[in-house]
Amino acid sequence: MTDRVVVAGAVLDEGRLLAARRSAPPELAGRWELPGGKLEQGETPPQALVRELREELGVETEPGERIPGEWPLAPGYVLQVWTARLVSGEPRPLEDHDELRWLYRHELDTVDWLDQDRPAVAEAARHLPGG
Ligand code: DCM
Repeated sequence: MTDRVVVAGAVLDEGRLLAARRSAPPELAGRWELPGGKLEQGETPPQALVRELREELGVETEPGERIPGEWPLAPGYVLQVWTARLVSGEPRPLEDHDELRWLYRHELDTVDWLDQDRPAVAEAARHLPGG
């Protein structure tokens, strides 16, 4: 059986990466992630990413390139990550998150990322200036 894809965005703006703190479920709450979610029927990962970032953060984004790699989540799910550029709006934690932070490259390890997001964040750092 093919794993179902969860897509997350490495949202980049002004040389920073957007980190989002989960508010649910209890076992993930308080940990930081690249925002995103599960694909719906018929969606491509970039389409799902645009929808999820609109729903969760209230912003319009344009997906960029796939971050190389694929990371296991709960059994049957894998995480894929795309870079995304902010097109309009200011991200707000509307759904699933209770805090957002824009991190420069040297600040990436100042938040407690979900374990499964850490390799993707390390790859995403290559898209940030500095270091
Ligand atoms: N998930 C994750 N890392 C992300 C985004 C999501 O590990 N960057 C996981 C958390 C959930 C599942 O994927 O178990 C679905 O996410 P959501 O609840 O946001 O739809």
